[in-house]
Amino acid sequence: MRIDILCLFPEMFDSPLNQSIIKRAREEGLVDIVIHNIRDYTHDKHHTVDDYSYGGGPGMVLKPEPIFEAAEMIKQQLGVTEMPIILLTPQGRLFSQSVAQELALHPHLMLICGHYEGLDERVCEYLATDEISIGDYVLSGGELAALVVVDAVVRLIPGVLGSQDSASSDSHSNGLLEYPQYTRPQVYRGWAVPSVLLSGNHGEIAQWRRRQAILRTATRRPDLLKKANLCDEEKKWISENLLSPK
Ligand code: 9D3
Repeated sequence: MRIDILCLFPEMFDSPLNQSIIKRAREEGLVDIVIHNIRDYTHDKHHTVDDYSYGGGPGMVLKPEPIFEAAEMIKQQLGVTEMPIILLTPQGRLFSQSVAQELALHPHLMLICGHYEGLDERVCEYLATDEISIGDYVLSGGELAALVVVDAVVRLIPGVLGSQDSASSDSHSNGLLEYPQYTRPQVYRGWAVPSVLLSGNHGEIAQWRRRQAILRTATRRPDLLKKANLCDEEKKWISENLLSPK
């Protein structure tokens, strides 16, 4: 997969894209990520990227020309006419695992990051094919949001995760939060690991983990529980344990 990112602060990508899983995926040629500075696509002496807002009001607005020209030059270089051009904006549809799965199917993605100042509406209307927000909180720009999208998408590219990770990510996709995990020491500052985990009884352990996952999801994310696949016995068990937690 190839991902082109257009932004005003390219250095924000330096460290995050050169660590851990994304770093390895890039080294192995599984993903090619190219960062472009929108300022490099201006033509005037001062490399102007923004201007006053028509109609007045506070704040500057990012000019459309450098963004359109950057996107068109990249598409031309890649020799593609159709690719998702995704604007990171607080007005976008909410990002989720299913949006990541959808994006991971494309051979090319282009991400455009605005900043706290607004973006000329013609970029949204005539250039972007999609608008994404990563959640209801205020960021200072689209760069961190683009990094979130890239991280979630790159992990889904076949070959990026080892078999261990991908098997465990399957277990999260049961729609429940994860069960609690412990490692040594068996007792830390007087806090003991639940004894069932030391029992060696794999059936009991699996049942305990499943129930812990359900209980956590019920208390912390009841919205997720509605979509999870629970059997009748599990539903009964929740109603008993949520009313009178041990
Ligand atoms: C009040 C008008 N705007 C400020 C001049 C609102 C505003 C625009 C742009 C607030 C923040 C931003 C910068 N944020 C993003 O570009 C952004 C974002 C976010 O703030 N939250 C969640 N997802 C995203 S994706 C891009």
